[in-house]
Amino acid sequence: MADKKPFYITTPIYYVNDIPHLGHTYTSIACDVMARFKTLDGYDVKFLTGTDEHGLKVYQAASKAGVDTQAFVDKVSQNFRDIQPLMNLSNDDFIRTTEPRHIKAAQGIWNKLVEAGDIYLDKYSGWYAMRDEAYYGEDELTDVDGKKVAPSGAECEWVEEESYFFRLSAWREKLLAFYEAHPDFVQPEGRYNEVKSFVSGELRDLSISRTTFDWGVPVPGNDKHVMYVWIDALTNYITALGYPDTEAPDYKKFWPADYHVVGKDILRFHAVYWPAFLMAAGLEPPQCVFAHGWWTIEGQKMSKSLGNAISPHDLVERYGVDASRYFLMRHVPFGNDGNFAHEDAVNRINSDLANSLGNLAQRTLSMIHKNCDGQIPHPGEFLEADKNLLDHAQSRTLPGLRRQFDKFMIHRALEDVMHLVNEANTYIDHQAPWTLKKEDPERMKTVLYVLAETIRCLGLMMLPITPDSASKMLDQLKIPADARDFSAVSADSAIPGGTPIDKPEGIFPRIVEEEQQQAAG
Ligand code: ME8
Repeated sequence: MADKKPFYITTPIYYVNDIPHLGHTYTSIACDVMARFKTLDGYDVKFLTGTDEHGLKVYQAASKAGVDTQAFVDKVSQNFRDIQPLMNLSNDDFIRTTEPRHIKAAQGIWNKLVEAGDIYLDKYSGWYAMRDEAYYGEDELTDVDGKKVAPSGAECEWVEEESYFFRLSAWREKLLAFYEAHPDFVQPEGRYNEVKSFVSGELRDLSISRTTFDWGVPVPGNDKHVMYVWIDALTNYITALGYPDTEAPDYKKFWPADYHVVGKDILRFHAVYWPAFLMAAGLEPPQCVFAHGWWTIEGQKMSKSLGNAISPHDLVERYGVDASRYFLMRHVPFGNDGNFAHEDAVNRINSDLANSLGNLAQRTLSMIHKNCDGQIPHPGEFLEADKNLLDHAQSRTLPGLRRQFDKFMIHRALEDVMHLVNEANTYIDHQAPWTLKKEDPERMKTVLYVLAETIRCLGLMMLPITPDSASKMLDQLKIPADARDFSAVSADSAIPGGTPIDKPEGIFPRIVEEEQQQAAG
C-alpha cells in the first residue's frame, strides 16, 4: 500500500566457513521480532539476511574440506537458509554474495569510489597473517622461535603486495561530523562513544584488494585483484534493493536502512568503513547500526575446539521454536553480553510461558468452554477492576511496547507484556470465577469475558515473539485473520460475546527435565 511507512532491517551476512550456531540465530531472531512488530504495526517492512561467501577464510575452509569452492559455499549457505523455516523467520530476501546481482552491485560501488577519487593503487608492505586475513603492526607482534606471531596466535610473514586503497583518512572529519549530527547512528550509546573515539584517533587508508587468491569479486579493469571481502560484503545491503540502479523502486523506498543489526565484533566495519564508502559513493549512510552483545555457553566461549556450540536445531529440539525465541529475547538486555545456561532457559520458559501466560489462557478458556455453553460470554456491567484490566490490555500496553521497540529494547517490551499477564493472573485470583459460578453466574460471565479479551490482546502483542503459539491463542478465540494486527489492539475490536470456541488445548508446554520425569514416574 502506497501510504505505508517503509522499514528496512538487516542481519549481517554470515560467513559460510562455519555452520550456524546460537550467535547467528540470535541476531536473526532479534531482527525477525523487530520486522514482525513493525509489520503488525502497519509498516511496509523489508527484512534481509544472507551469506557472505568470498574471502580467504571461506576459500581455505573449502580447500580443507577438499571440495570445489562453489559447491562448498552452495552447501553451507543452504544451512543458513534452513534457519528461516526452522526458526520461523519472516525475511523476504536471502542474499548470497556469489550471486550475479551482487557482483554487479559490488563492482558498481567500486566504480563510484574510483570516479570520486577515493581509490588509488599502491604497494602494501607489512606483517600479514594469512589465517586472520589481516595485517599487523610491528609493535603488535611477538617473537616465537624466530617467527613473528600476531596477538591472535597466527603466524605472520612479511608481505609486499600491490593493493588498492580506499582513502579512509580523507573521511575522518566528515565521519566525525556525521556522528555529531546523528547521535542515534550507533546504538547502544556506549558503542557510539567507542566508534567516535576510534575515528578521533588516526585513521589509516584501507587496503581493499588482494592478489594472493582469487575467490572474490574481480576488481573492475584489473583482474589480478579481487576485492577485499568487507567492501564486497557490506554492499549486500544495497544489492538487495537493486543497486547500482538507484532509481530501483526498492532502493528508493527502503534506503537508507532503518537498522543494520550486528554483533559487537563487526561494529567498526559497519559504523566506520561502511558510512565512509557510502558517502564517498554519494549515497546516504544507514540510519542506525545496532551492535548487540556476545553469547557464551554455560560460562564458556563458544568454540569449535570445545565443541560447545549450540545449533538452532539443538534449540528447537530442547525447547521448541517459540520458547527459544522468547528466552533469547527475554534473557539478555539487547546490547549486553549474555550467558546461555540450560537451567536459566528452563526456568524462564516454565515460569513465564507455561505457568503465567499458558496457564492464564488455559484456565480461562477451559472455564468458558465448560461453563458458558462453549461461547465467549456476553459481559454485564464492567466494575472498576474490569475496566482497569481492559484498559491495561487494550490501551496502555501497546504504546509502551512501541517506545521500547523504537529503542530496540525487546527485553523491556517483554517485561511489559509479562506485567499485563501477571495483572491478569492477579485479577483471576481476586475475582475467583470458580466461586462466582455458584454465587453469581452473571458476574462470572463478565469476569471471563474480561479475561478472554485480555488474552486476545496478549495474543496479538505476542505475535512478533512467539508467532505460532500466539496465532494458536488467537485461533482458539476465533479471531479472524484480518483482525490480527496492532490496529486491533483496541476496545473497538473487542471480542464479540457469543463467539463459539472449541475445547482449548495447552499452548505453552512445560519443560520437564528427564530426572524430574523419572522422579515423578
Ligand atoms: O562477521 N554471540 O560473519 P560471521 C552473539 N561475514 N552473536 C554472535 C556470536 C556470539 N557468540 N557469534 C556470532 C561475519 N554472532 C561477516 C559479516 S556483514 C556485511 C559481514 C553473530 O559469520 C553476530 O551477529 O562471523 C556477529 O556479528 C555475526 O554472527 C558474525 O557472523
